Amino acid sequence: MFTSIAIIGRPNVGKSTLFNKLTKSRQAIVSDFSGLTKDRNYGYISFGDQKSLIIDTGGIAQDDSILKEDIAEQAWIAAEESNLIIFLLDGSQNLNKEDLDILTRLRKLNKNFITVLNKIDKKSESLIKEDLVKKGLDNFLKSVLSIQKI
Ligand SMILES: Nc1nc2c(ncn2[C@@H]2O[C@H](COP(=O)(O)OP(=O)(O)OP(=O)(O)O)[C@@H](O)[C@H]2O)c(=O)[nH]1
Ligand SMILES: [Mg+2]
Repeated sequence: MFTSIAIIGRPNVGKSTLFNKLTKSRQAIVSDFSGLTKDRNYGYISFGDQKSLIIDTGGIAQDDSILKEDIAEQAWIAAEESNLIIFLLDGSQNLNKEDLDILTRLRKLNKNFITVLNKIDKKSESLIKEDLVKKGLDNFLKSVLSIQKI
């Protein structure tokens, strides 16, 4: 079966960085400037002889601007059209309302999703792991996709 995987999350958590790593490309532009990805990026990844489509999406933000709303809706379309979703979070920050709203809508999709905590290389006092467990998410992966130079 042909699978499609969408990477979603709020702005700046590292979605495009993950996409580039998985597709072994530099197709998606990565920047510390939040809200950089405006539209979906498509690529392919292979697991043995299985090939899968992977989609990098724009950040789902809580913002009244029409552009941001549009970016978020494009991300949700990608999620709805995929068989598997990677829900990427910034593991160096606390779980915030934007993350929680994404989680609520994600659960309503009734699809398989993998929760990944990124940026765990950053020194922080984040309580995100505990907060995720409280929200019923005790099965998450941790990642370091790039180490920021200071
Ligand atoms: N310290 C650290 N920085 C990271 C990590 N992963 C990504 N970054 C940095 O986080 C910033 C945002 O990364 P992007 O991949 O552009 O994030 P995004 O989620 O695609 O952002 P938008 O497209 O704006 O929603 C960049 O400066 C990355 O280098 C990580 O594991 N650790
Ligand atoms: Mg991006």
